[in-house]
Amino acid sequence: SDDMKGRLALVTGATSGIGEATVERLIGLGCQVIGTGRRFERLEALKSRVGENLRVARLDMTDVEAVRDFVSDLSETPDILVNNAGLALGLSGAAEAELDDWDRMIDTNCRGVVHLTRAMLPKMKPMKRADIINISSVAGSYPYPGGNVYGATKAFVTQFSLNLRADLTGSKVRVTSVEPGLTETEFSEVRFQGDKEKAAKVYEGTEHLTAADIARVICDTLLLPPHININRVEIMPVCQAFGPFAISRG
Ligand code: NDP
Ligand code: 8X3
Repeated sequence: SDDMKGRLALVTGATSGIGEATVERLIGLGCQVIGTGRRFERLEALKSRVGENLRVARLDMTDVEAVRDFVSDLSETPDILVNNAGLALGLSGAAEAELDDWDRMIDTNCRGVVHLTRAMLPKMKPMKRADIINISSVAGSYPYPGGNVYGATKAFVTQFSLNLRADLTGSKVRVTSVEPGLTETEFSEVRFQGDKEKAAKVYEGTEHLTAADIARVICDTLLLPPHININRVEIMPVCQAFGPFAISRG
């Protein structure tokens, strides 16, 4: 669409799932895109599929010095930032979970997002038009057993998004917290340390969301007239809803 031509998007976590689907959709809309992630061969494969409007760079979000250098080395500042890279590790109870897993989720989902956003903001704030899309989760609003630190990192992402809006009032920068529910990607495979069978069970027999569904919501949000800011968007498949409170008796 004409609306997206001339825009440059930075999408983190472009090697898989929601990030990859978002890159594909943005390219389809005529956008220029920079896609990042740790698995460079995946980025190259994506580039060979979508073409020259995609530039790629290896970037580990837990390496905050690399994040800062990446932004200062950019020859052109993106006017769309999609903070998508993130992960859940494990589904153990809080008394049993691995502290290393907790640290890595905090470093990726919170610290990485904060450092990248802080590096980009001085350049984005004066722009005539700019967008920050942060990928949070329903896990940031609804607690579930084993969600402990993962859900907490996503609550952080949502509140960080809303607080960015508070600080960016008066600028043209829009900020949206995108909060997906059950979406089939490599998310569960990562959560269960590469156990594909266990991961497949999460989506078995469900009409789950797809990465393309979330990419569509992201792009529809970006395509709204520039005076409209969607603060939060929570998305579930029709097959997913809420449970009752757990009450332990006796
Ligand atoms: P995937 O596992 O398919 O994709 C995750 C992406 O994040 C990959 O591209 C991965 O790239 C990247 N990533 C992870 N760690 C790092 C890191 N240290 N540095 C750079 N990139 C990293 O899962 P999804 O597409 O589902 O996940 C995308 C986002 O969506 C996450 O923030 C997730 O929390 C969120 N989400 C997912 C839901 C779901 O049900 N799937 C629901 C709600 C939210 P690489 O490994 O190559 O570095
Ligand atoms: C991913 C959704 O419910 O598996 O954020 O935590 S959930």
